Amino acid sequence: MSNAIEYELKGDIAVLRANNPPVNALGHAVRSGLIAGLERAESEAKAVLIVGAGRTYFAGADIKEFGKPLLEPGLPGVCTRIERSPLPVISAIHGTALGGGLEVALGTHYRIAVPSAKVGLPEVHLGILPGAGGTQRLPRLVGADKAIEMITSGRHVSAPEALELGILDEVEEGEVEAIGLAYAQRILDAGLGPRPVGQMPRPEVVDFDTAYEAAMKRGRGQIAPATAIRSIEGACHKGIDAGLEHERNLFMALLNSPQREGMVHAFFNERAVSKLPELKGVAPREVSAIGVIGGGTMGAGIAVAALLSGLDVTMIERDADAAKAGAERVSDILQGSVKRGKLTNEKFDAIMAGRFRASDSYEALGDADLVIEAAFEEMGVKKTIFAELDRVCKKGAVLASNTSYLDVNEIAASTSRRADVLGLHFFSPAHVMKLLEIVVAADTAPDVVATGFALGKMMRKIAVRSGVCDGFIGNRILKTYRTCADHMVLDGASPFEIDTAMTAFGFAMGPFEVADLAGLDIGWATRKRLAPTRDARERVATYADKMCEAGHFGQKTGQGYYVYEKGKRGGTPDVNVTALIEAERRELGITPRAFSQDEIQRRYMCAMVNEAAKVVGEGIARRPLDVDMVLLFGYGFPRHWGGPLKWADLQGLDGILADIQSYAKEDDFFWQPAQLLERLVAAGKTFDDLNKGDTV
Ligand code: 3H9
Repeated sequence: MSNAIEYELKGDIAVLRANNPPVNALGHAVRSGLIAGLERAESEAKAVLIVGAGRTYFAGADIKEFGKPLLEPGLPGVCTRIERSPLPVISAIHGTALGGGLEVALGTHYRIAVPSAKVGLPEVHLGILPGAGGTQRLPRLVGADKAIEMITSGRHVSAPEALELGILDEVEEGEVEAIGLAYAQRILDAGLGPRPVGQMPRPEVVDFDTAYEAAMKRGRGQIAPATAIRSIEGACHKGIDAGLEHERNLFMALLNSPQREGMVHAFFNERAVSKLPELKGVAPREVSAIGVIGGGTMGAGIAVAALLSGLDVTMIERDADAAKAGAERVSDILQGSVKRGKLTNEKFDAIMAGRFRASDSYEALGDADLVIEAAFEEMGVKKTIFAELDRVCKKGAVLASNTSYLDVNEIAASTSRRADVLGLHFFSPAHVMKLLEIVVAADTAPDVVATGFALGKMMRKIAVRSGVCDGFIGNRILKTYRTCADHMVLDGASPFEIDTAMTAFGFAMGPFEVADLAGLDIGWATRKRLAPTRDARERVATYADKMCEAGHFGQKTGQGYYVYEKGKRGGTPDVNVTALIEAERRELGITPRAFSQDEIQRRYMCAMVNEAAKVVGEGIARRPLDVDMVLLFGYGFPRHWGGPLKWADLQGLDGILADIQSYAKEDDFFWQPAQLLERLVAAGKTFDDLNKGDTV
């Protein structure tokens, strides 16, 4: 028998104990072990207990096996085999019973769990649906509506709620195997036999069409949740065997879809991105108290993220009034968490009274282990601040800038301790957004980089290493695809058509809606900063500058590309913008042409991929996956495509290069193909090959 399932006979009860660390994923060895264990149990025991060793019951199918040839026994067959056992089979659950894990539990006849356990069917987050009976058995227990809600959200359900819903039969404190054995014994003592969920009555029919339409709309192009609804519908109309076959067909179609590849890429790489080979064995510096320079939106957000992860925070502002205003911002954000039930009043009081203080004196930073500067985005301002930090901070303190664009090497040079300086680029609102770019300057010490990643982990961020360049990974790529959008506008597309096309692609918002939200003055300032060094061949749209000159800075002024009415969500296209664009076209002698949605998406994505390839080729991002995670977690890139470079792999790199070359016939300055892309196409390789260590 395989070691992945340990077999032990305890009296009349055969224990099948999964031992496949770290999460008891249901790989081939586990599946065969379950079948072998069941067969042996049926020859010598009266009941079977399935339980997980280590930290959890089964956390699901082994995701690493997806896309590889299926090895028998498959998981659906294992669940059915368990369900058909002549012995009562009991699951004792701790940790997480997720996906295939919950499906095994639903194949067993009785389920008990410890109160801290969680169950759920999160397959849609991997671009698939529950494919081992989850869409057939769960609705028989909880009804179709509840099954739709659980499966399309993929949420983790606590043991007490699962008990209430009828997914679990009992919830009990204690050591999981002990409570499982006692429960199995009670079942035997009561003379109870198998109780197959598959033989329970079919769930009642609900309004599947409405649920399907809603899931398609919410999915913004992601098909798994809506497909899962069709599978659940099967449970209402078919017996268990036909229902399972229906589920299998839909599951296989999703398993073979590019969306599954994109989402599995996201799953593994959101974990891989913060594991840097060069940091192996490098201990981070101790961080328990931090300083934040600046109490504006960004500084307050960073302070809140730090406070919520247990750190002490000292905020520095230029005078007492500004310090008071910064403290109020922090308090307001935390109060919002209290209102949403995410923070108790006691914790709020403890934070504000004990762990947070605002001051107008840099001297207050003497004890800080790490300081994050989030002041005005101007080199002179940053240099003055860092000279002050150099003066007041203790030896070994990490000095970080939250700059979005500026040269971290130059900032570091304004101190006498360059090795302690790095960039920590948060995204606004910093207490919400998951991305943290860790910008490593030429002289940054390895343990300072490790400290940045440790801080990211404490704050539950997705931390990505970036080298130094204008805009680092994310904003540099953003600038390029925004420029591509502006070029399309000059040539005939409207900003509103571009927003519609890119939300249809799967972005939560289009680029012009995002600009309105962020504030148009930000892009304006960047354009002015870069104007002196701009290449004469660069096409520059100026209509956005004219909007800013008229004081239209987006949502905060009620007018940008869209007009915003107080109290209403979203805006309506501003006709004045159209007039400005038309005037600019006339000035430049451009005859506008129509752009199809496909063409908008293709050009926009080609611009993004080309710049991303340059960012990787220059070593600013070490691996394609680093770029993918930056775009997923900081820029609203649709997760089901895995990131722009995974998307590019899925489309075929040769076609993308060919399109870039054809666009270059109109503008060979903007559309200069990335050398890395050219080399990959010549070698017949993909970006993902580079993630796996390949070179070109
Ligand atoms: C499914 O079941 C399909 C079926 O319906 C149908 C089949 C026919 N497989 O997240 P962590 C790795 S689909 C392989 O850092 P945590 C993970 O990569 C599956 N590996 O820990 C990491 O590796 P590394 C449905 C897996 O404590 C390590 O384990 N199930 C799997 O923060 C630790 O993970 C899910 O979608 C897996 N299934 O969170 C659950 N799961 O150390 C997916 C984890 O090399 N998993 N790994 O980086 C999770 O949500 C979290 O891992 C979990 C633990 C909550 C379990």
